[in-house]
Amino acid sequence: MSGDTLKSDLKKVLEEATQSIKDIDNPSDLEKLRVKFLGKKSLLNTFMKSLSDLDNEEKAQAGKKLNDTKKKINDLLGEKKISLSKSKDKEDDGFDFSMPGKASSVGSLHPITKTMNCAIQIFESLKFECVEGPEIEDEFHNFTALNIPETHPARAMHDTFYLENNNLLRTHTSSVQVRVMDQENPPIRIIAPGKVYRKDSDITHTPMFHQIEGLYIDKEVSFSNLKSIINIFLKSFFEEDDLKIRFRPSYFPFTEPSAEVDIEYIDNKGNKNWLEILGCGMVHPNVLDMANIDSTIYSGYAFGLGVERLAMLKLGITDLRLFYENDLRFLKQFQRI
Ligand code: 2NL
Repeated sequence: MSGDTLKSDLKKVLEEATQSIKDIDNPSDLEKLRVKFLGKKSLLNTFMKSLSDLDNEEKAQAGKKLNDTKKKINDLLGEKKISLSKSKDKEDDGFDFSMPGKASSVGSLHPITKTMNCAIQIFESLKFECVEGPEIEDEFHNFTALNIPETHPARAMHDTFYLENNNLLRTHTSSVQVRVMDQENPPIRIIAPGKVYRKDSDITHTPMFHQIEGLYIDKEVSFSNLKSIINIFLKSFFEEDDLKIRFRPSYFPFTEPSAEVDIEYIDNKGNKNWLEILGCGMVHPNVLDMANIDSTIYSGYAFGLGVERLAMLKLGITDLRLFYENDLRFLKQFQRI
């Protein structure tokens, strides 16, 4: 046997072994292949025995080639053994590769938070600065400084959550604006959004709700300035240029004159109705004077609106309590607003 024929024979053996190993799909057939290609009666072993017919130099070369081929086939058998055992493991796990993946659900802001952010954004575009303050207040900042006399019904135990040491949960965010008036000189142009608390709980009231109050104090601030800002805000918020808005005389201890603002809406029977949306007025001179702002030089307007009310109208929700039940089926409907 010459070196060249051995070389081409070995090549054929390797090709045949490679193909056969590839086609195998179970370990016992793989073992049969091992015997066939590497066993005592294998072609490779026969070649090995015939090496003694060759002279020394040829023997060395041919021996190396034989060993190389043996090693390659042995490696292929080894790899196949591993891959067969792996796919067997998968079957045992009962893993179904065609099963759809688990989609992770993405959270989103609460509809009240979104409504609040939307309103804040509009006021910021109108150059109001957003301020925050404590939810636990004292009687002075929540009542006295706002010209609410001690005998006023709003001070009664019925409306206010009183805490220890004459503290209370703020009933409106006006208290935040009082703190700003105490600290800063006019011009003051602020909004105070946040949680407020009242002892009230029925279909239209929750003991905690959200408010945005606004305050503008400067020289020569007029009621028409107030009307203008409220008009711009409501038309922008409800995205309705032809929105019908009505100012109706009202009373608040902290403003004079005072007004409540109604918007026109069409109910599900097609009838037009007026709906109260916010309260406002010119800041009472007593309120300015108590904050050491000279009411003969400065005037101001103020307004307060309920965020839940705005959200219900904008999103078409009829039951206030839905906002606070944390039912994901309800909340998920507002993920895209
Ligand atoms: C309502 C009424 C209102 C104010 C809030 C205010 C604040 C200061 C001074 C004067 Cl610091 N007034 N706020 C004025 C008028 C009405 O809210 O029904 N809100 C839901």
